[in-house]
Amino acid sequence: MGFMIGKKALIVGVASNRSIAWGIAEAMAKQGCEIALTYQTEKLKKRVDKCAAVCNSSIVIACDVATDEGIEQTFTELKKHWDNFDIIVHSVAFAPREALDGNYIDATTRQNFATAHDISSYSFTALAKAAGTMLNDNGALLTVSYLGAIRAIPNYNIMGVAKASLEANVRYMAAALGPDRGIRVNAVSAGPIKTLAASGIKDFNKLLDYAADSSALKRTVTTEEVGNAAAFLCSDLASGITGEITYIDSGYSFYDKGPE
Ligand code: NAD
Ligand code: 0WE
Repeated sequence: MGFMIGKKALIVGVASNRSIAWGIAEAMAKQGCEIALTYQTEKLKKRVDKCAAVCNSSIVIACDVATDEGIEQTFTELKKHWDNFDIIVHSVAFAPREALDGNYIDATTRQNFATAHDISSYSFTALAKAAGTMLNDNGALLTVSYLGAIRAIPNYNIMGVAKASLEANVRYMAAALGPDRGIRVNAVSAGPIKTLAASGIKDFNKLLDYAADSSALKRTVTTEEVGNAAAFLCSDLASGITGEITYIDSGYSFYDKGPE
């Protein structure tokens, strides 16, 4: 059966079968949702094609969120397949690598501050803007955040500031799209997961162990778990939820393991 039968979702941010966006696409497909996937660069297209096949989709479109043309082109292509659709999933983040290492003040420049905010936060607004009325009333938008938005986490640096912007963006977009169109806007805040975006981050394995040990469930989360929560939030089951940040982190964000 499935709680997303009759829905159509555009998923931005699949780079591999480890991507959080892929966990979301798979979970939505499992609930009967039709899926369109995008890829950032030609190099990634083959991998995304394979992922699309798994969720019975043949809609695979280029989308580089770095430019307005890149985003507009995505909807021009999507229009060839769908007249309208219900859901946009934004699972995209980028800051220049050197910004994500060492002292925040030293590592942050005018340029990498702008890039991080542009690609990781503004692009969510830009997708909603470009989708226009192709996105159905009572539809849903979802993005993926991280705890670094509200806590100063070592090395996350400018990405944390960009995630704070993204979370505020969720609330402003929810306020803009709710009253007239009934469109809901939410975020999932995921615990650390070893994806491509995590590869090359110094001591990421240590961070995973620490996250597991410091969480209520004593383990990390999977992309499937993030995907299931995302599917729920984008479905009519969550029709009363908008402007919210939902933690999918084994309880890390509230948990204090106490002394010893
Ligand atoms: P990933 O590398 O699989 O996905 C990141 C995606 O961003 C890739 O598909 C990449 O192509 C895309 N991207 C980057 N720049 C782009 C651009 N200019 N245009 C279009 N796409 C672009 O890694 P992931 O961990 O699945 O990351 C997805 C989201 O999850 C990100 O927003 C990330 O901040 C967030 N997140 C990740 C973790 C984690 O530990 N992995 C935890 C919490 C939140
Ligand atoms: O949001 C992220 C990572 C996003 C990201 C990753 C990269 C690596 C490659 C953004 N930009 C880049 N730029 C690159 O050149 N996460 C939530 C995963 C992550 O990254 C960290 C973390 C965690 C968790 C960096 C430092 C500390 C913790």
